[in-house]
Amino acid sequence: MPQHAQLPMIDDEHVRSRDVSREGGRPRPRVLAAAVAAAMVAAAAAAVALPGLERWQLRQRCRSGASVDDATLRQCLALEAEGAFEASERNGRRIVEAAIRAAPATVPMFDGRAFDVWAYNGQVPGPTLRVRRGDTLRVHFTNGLPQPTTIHWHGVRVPNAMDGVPGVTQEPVQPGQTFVYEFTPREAGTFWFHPHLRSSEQVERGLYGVLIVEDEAPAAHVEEMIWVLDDWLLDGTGRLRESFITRSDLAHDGRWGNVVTVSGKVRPRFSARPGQRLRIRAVDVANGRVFALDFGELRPQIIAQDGMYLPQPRPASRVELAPGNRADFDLVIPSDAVGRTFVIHDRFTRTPIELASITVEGEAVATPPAGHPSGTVPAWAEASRLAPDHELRLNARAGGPYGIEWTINAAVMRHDEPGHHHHEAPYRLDAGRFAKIRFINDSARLHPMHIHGMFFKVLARSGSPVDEPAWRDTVLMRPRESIDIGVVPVDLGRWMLHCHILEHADSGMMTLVEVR
Ligand SMILES: [Cu+2]
Repeated sequence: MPQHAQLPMIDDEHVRSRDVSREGGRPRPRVLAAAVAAAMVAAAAAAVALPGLERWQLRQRCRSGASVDDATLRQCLALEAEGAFEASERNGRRIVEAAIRAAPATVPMFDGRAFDVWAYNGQVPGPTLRVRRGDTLRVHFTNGLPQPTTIHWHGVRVPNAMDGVPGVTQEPVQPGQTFVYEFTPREAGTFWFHPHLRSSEQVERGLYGVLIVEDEAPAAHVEEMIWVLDDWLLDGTGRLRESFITRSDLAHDGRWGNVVTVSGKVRPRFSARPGQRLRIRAVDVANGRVFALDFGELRPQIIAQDGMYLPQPRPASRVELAPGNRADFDLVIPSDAVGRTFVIHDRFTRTPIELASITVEGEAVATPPAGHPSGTVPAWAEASRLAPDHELRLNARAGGPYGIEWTINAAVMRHDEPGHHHHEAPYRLDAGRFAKIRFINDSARLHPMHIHGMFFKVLARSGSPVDEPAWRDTVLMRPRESIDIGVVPVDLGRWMLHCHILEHADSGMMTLVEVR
């Protein structure tokens, strides 16, 4: 029997569903605009640049409940978001240096067998980088791959020049070349890093790692688990199928694998003590797969979404993670559960997938207090009144180098085309000003939409206002759905906005927003 047959292979009905290439896009003339290519250094902007008295008056007016005009309402919404983000870069209490080399490697994977990957520092997932809030991270990166690459720091508010976007914030790092990434993360939380060039191949081959920014005073006695969720498409011999961005990937929700891993292992078994408090940091690094975590009889609370703390923990019996998303869970192991094993499933697809299990064993321990900070998320209840500043329609059409290309407002952007950033005028956002963006999914596929350099809040789904008390950097759009998001961008520069299904992105579903 071939060795790979022992792996629990998934036969996914999801992958074989309807072909998007039969759906018509509505072509619109392209707007050509000269663009300034200068990389802008991120600068902190106060939420509302008003002198003290005017600010006080505005605050009173916003609180009064009296109806205000749209311009004032925008100011009120920006005020409401004050305190949610660290405005200034508090510089470098200490500098944490790391060396990262991307290169082909053979590593033990799945159940321990040797597997050919591309890896950061010869391991999949790559090294977990850990800094404390206020630390400066300096990464000496070397490209040992046969292709150019970059590193993008997903969810981290970095200076624009450190964002790792080829042709926009930096030149690609060629094979054999080096680049130094340096930034001081402003928010504590769970982040990750990965290439932003041919990512549908490079991430799939194993290039990703977790960046943890610890709180200034981390909670004591809380055990941590990092769950990096991924899937792998193996061929009949148990090797990675090396056809990337296929027509089938593009006609569906990207490349979905037939083996699911948690931090490189299939169905890892963890053990925990009765009464123990765990913090599980889960990241979806898959090209296309969405996970819906079901903890069964365990009762975790979600404490952070996409790296950002929630105002209050919320019960987390089923939490969806689309590519790019993170969730932090606070889990107390029941003190009366000695000898029991709890299985965690993914229930996004019709057939549940066993992800991992936790067996409770050993002496009971006293449960320490949770002790994590709480975040500030505005209600933004009035935002539904405002018209969107930008409307982005998502669809596909026949054509392009891969036969199908995914579009945003009938335009494509591709990192593998020189000068691609000149193709489109970026969508403008003003620093410190509230803006509303409406995504309209004209297609029958999923699109986890991600914006670099800022966090946003979902305001409405398919026209109905929703209150989702969480910041996000990636939101999953279902077929034909529309989603309104609100944002008060702080950091200047040209930031990518793209689908995080990596095949969709690489075939064109990317654009730029410029914060000025
Ligand atoms: Cu997409």
